[in-house]
Amino acid sequence: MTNHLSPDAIRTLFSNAMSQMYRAEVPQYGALIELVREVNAATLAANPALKVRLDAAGELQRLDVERHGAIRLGSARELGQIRRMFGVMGMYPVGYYDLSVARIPVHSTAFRPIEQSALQRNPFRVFTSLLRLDLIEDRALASEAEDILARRQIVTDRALALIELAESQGGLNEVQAQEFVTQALETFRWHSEATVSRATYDKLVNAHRLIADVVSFKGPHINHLTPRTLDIDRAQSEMPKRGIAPKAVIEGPPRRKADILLRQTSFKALDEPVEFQGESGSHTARFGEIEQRGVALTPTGRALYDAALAQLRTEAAAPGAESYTSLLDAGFGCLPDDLEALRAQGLAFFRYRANDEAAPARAKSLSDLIASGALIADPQVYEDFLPVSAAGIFQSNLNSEDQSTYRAAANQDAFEEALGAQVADEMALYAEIENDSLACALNQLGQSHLLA
Ligand code: OOG
Ligand code: NI
Repeated sequence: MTNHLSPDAIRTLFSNAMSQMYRAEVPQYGALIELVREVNAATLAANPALKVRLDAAGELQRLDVERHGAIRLGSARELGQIRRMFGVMGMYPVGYYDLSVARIPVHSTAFRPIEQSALQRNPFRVFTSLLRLDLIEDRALASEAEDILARRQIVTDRALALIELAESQGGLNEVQAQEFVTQALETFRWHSEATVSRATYDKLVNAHRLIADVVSFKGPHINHLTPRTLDIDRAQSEMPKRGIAPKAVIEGPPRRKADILLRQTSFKALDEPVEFQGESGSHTARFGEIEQRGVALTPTGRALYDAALAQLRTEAAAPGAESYTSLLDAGFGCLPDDLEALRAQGLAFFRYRANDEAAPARAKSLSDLIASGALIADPQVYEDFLPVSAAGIFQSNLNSEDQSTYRAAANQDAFEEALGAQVADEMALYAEIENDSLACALNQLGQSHLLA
């Protein structure tokens, strides 16, 4: 018998502490949370069926709490330490995102819960990027940046000791967990004092604003947190009325009846005062974001999405093009706007459960079984990120159209070596949940002949 707090409970303590810290640091983020709460309440009031569905899924009480945050790290050592820190909270690296294709010199993963039950308890995740100094043309500047980064230690000694304790004894008790969260929070705090001179900062900004953001400070300040909204279009249009300046367009798929993947928008990063070793200046880094999640797509569905998005972006860039939003609304006809059609065509991932009543003796197909009401297919929420959308969020918050000419160069092996672990394949995780739930439900209904 141990008296360890579950990793899920530690994650909840941590995400609450992050939320409080960020609201205190970035007051406009508090205003965004308020707005999301009001939009969600209005959406539920206008849509009683949605309210019943969310309540049944146990999602109502945690509706407007944060779903994700993001940080940017400077070195392999930092990434390895952060992996171990998040491991204590039950968050594991899932997916590899190459942002160099969008001319942003980072590659990334998402640390997130993996088990269905853990996601349900608290889905908080952190989009974590690693700076790629190897992509920077100015090699002298890259090695100066490397030296600066080598001198900082982003995890406190006490946090490291508690991580080691958690690893060796297989968890933390309540008192240790509280101290761990307090110590972990220190890593993500904002520091208005830069570790570099104004001249060095300017040089780094000239190479890329993102490099300056990672290299010039004591640690990887949390750069945004993101609550979930039930109506992102409404939240987007409400922002300016509250003095919040949103980015120009909502990233991801258009508004649909059957939501797919992930839609996101953010408010522009704030200009904040910074002391550069005696000289004052400012830096823009921190912002707020909201997200609306839909069903996860299978590799086939995702290929259709990616192709439609690429086409849309080409059309939108052409001279005299229609507005991005009207192209967006028209551009995704390849993905049926209906959950059952997405399921039947193998385009989206579901989780199956048996409904004991009314099972036919020997059903001919899954579709029959679903139509009879004996088998229920719930859409699996997309728990990951979209690289093109992430690039849009990065770009709008770097406050520049930094179009440096990095060569597109995915390097998952180098990323995993820095991480000290392999990233999980998100498609395999969704497929496993789908297959396991289907086998279980069909057995329960005595219909295992339908298993492939
Ligand atoms: C991360 C941007 C990506 C998202 O939600 O796609 C992201 C960053 O700006 O560091 O958070
Ligand atoms: Ni984000």
